[in-house]
Parts: sequence; C-alpha cells; structure tokens
Amino acid sequence: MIKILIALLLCTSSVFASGGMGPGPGVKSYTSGAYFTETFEGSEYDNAVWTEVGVPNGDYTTAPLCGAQSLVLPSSSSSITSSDLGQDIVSVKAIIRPNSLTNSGDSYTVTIKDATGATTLTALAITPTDYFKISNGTANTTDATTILSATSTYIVWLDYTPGTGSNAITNLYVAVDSGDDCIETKPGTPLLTLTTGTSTLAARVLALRQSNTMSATFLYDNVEVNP
Ligand SMILES: [Ca+2]
Ligand SMILES: [Ca+2]
Repeated sequence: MIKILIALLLCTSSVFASGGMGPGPGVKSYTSGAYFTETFEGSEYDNAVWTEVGVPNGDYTTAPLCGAQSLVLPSSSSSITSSDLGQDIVSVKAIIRPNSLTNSGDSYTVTIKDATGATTLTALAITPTDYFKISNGTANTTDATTILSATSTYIVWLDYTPGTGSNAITNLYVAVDSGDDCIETKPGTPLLTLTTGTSTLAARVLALRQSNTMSATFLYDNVEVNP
C-alpha cells in the first residue's frame, strides 16, 4: 500500500509540474463551450490555422467589436480560411459588423467547406439589397423582411446538417448586439431556414470572407465552432 501511495504522489507531482502553471503564451482569457474559438486578441490570431488572402487584418483596434482587437476585411475579396479543424462543424457563431454595404453582388461572409476546402457546403452572404442570404450547395434563400444596418453589430449562428442530395439543412439565427460586449443568447427561432440543400459532405473548414469586388468592409470577432 505504501508503494502505491508513493507512486500516486510521484504521478500527481509530475502532472502539476508539467501542466499546472496556468495558460501559456497565446492562450486567451475568453472562454466558452465552443470546440474552437477565435477572438483575434493579441498578435495576429489565437489559432495557427488561418491562411490569408487579400489584406485581412487580425489586429484591428479601431472600435473593435469585442475585447481590444477584431478582424477586419477592409477591401475587395479578402478572407481567412482555416485548415481542416479536425472535427465536423455543425454550427458556427460569429460577431459581424458590415461597416459599409456597397455591394454589386452577393458578398459572402461566414463560409463552411469540406475537409479539403475545395467545396463550399453552406454559406452566409449579404445581398446587394442588404439582406442576409444563406446557401446550401446550389439551394439558397434570401431574407425578405430585415434590411441590415451598417451601424449594427450582428451575432449570427450558421447551423449545418449534410443531406443525401436534396435534404441538407442550413439554419441562420441572428441577434443584434445590445452593447454588452457581444454576449447574446441564441434566438429560439431561425431568421432563415433551408431544408432542400444539396450538400452531402461533412464540414471541416471555416472561412471568414468579404468576397465582393466592391468596397464593403466587414468586421468579425469572437468566432466559435460548435458553441
Ligand atoms: Ca490579433
Ligand atoms: Ca476581439
């Protein structure tokens, strides 16, 4: 029994020595139940998974949405795209503010792709008439009731379920930030629902985009996967 107790004590002290010293460099204080969280605090990004295209800035400090820094996609066709996150994406929560809404066509924002990143499975866009629009494969729908404001901050939840060819599901839930540092409750009813999607693959790659060739500027913050 004494030998067992000594072994347990040695094992315990080893655990404390290797992992009990608190967060290391780059670990942020923001916590949630999400599998993956990107707050954009500190230098560049929380997670070393992003590939940049265009001129994204993950250190944006002018009126950041949450905390001290946000991501800004300040000009045409900028994006950051993750590597394979290693877990199926069933929901993405993101804070978005379209600082301007000058679009000539649909401008894609939160986009979810397959493991290779080659196929877009479901996406959230802002239309030229300033509506939210969701797509799932070749099926899409457009909100016909709520025009977006360039002075509002939106919390969006984009939920995805793959199908067998014509029954994949995408739901978009939207809350408007009330100024309490981006903490909002997911609404009980989606703003947009699509149940005839054509995507069949599991989602594993996340992209944050401003896909339009015009000058619309999008801010992002507190992005969570599977919150
Ligand atoms: Ca940063
Ligand atoms: Ca932030």
